[in-house]
Parts: sequence; C-alpha cells; structure tokens
Amino acid sequence: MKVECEAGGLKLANPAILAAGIMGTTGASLKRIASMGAGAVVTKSIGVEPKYGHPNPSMIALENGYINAMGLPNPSYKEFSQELKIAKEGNVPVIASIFGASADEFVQVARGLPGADAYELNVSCPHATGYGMQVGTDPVLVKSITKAVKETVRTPVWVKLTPNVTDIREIGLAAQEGGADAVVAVNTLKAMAIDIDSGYPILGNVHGGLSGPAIKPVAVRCVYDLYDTLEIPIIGVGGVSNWADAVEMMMAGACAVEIGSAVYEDIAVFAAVAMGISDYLDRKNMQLKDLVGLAHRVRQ
Ligand code: RRO
Repeated sequence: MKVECEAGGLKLANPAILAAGIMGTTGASLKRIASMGAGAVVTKSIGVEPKYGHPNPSMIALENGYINAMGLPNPSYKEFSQELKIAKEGNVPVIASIFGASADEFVQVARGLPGADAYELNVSCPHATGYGMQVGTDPVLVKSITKAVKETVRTPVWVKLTPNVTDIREIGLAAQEGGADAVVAVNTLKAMAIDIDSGYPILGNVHGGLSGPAIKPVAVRCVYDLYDTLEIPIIGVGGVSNWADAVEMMMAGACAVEIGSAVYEDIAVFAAVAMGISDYLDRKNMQLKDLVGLAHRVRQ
C-alpha cells in the first residue's frame, strides 16, 4: 500500500521524518539521511549566535534510551544557511529547527534561513536557560512566538512541544491560536543520572533530556490527548524505533512520525519503517490515512 502522506502542509513520500538534533548539523549528513529513505529531515536547532553547548559528558546511553544535555550547540544561522542549501540536494523536504529567547530572535533566525520547506519552533529543549521549555511552558509566549514567525515566513510553521508540563493541550492550543500548521509532540523528558562510584551526577550539565524507547508511552499519551483537542495536525515523536511504534503513534493521532534516538542503532530505520507500515496496510487492507486517530473510535 502507498505510504505518501501530507504532514503539516508538506507532501512526504513516507511518514518517517528525521527528528531534530540527530545528524542535523551539516548539509552532508542531512543528505545522507534523505538517501536512506527519510520522508523529510529536520535540522539541528539553530539560533542567533554560535553556541558550543554544555560541557561533557553530554550524552549517556541507558538500557532503554539516552539522556542528553547537548546544550543547543550550533553554528548560528549565519553559518548554517549554506548547510541548508546542501541539505536541499537530498530532494526531500528540509525543516529548519530554530530556537530563540524571544519572538524577535525566532524571527531573526527564520529570516536568516530562507529556503527551508518548513520551520520547527523549538520551544521545548528541557535544559537550556532562557530558551526551550523555559519559553514553551508559557502559553502566552508560545502563541506570540508562533504568530511572529508565521507572519514572517510563507512556508509551514510547526511547534515542537515539551511533555514537561501538567497539561500539554494548553500549550498545543496556544500554538494553534498563534497560527501553527502543526504541532510536534514531544521533545525529551527532563531527567538525570548519578554515577554511584563517584557519587556525582554524570552529565556535565547535571540535568538532561530522556529520549528513546523509555519515553514512547508518554509521547503516545501526549499525541492522543492533543488529537482530542486540536484541529491542526500532530507529528508524533518520542521513542519511535520501528514500524509498529509508528503505527501506534499514528493510531494515537499523528499524521507522521519523527525518529531520533533509533538512528543511533540503525541508520536504515526510515526505509524499514516505511516498508513495515506499507506491509501492515496491505495485511489489514487499509490506507495510511485510516490509521490516523484510529484509537479514538468509541468502543463498541
Ligand atoms: O541541544 C540539546 O541539548 C537539546 C535540544 Br536543542 C532539544 O530540543 N532537546 C534535547 O533533548 N536536547
């Protein structure tokens, strides 16, 4: 069965998208992911000024996922615009993930990265002072940032939400009211780990964000709740590692999925997910759009 789809104003050959933060800092690596079968790619989050990020260790592998505290390392939009041009040679939509401390900074970065097929507003990094979820837990700020970027660019604007809130629907609604074309749910969960030999926190930044299979049930719950509340599409992200995870996320209400941590295990994951969904649809005699929100049917 065909797996082409529309996601947040973009036409995709398949619903498996590279998530922000993984292999997204150079045009060459984004092109490589496109060549491995991703339906679209999202860049590393880019800001106004270059940033080195948090001190090492900045990533820990756990049994069921990872904790990272990269700290928004990026070369700034001034350096990255060239990489974006190279990424576009991959012939799949390229979504620029952007961050800022204010609506003005978001607008400056969006303007500085012309040519992106869409913009994903990162208002959800869990460990960045003045950025990310410090902005994205305030519905008033989320609405005003979304509106400002929406008024600046002609291409779709997606807003990536944090799960580290009491009610994610409130933030999703703020993005929708600001004019977002889609929400992306979810960024990483605030987390930490301690080395019991030394007794110190492991990460240089102490706190980080948990990703990978461990967070999939949280992400599925967030997508499910948002689907009941929002009118705009939802892109599901969080622990999607194979086609079955993608089908589950779509049944919760996602029109497409982003894949991040699973790329560390297997760069061929995008093609495998697309193929697995297609085979599943054949077996069930369903179309891709039939999956989206299927779990919301009233129980008989
Ligand atoms: O760079 C990071 O540390 C980072 C970002 Br921007 C983000 O959005 N989420 C995350 O877990 N890490």
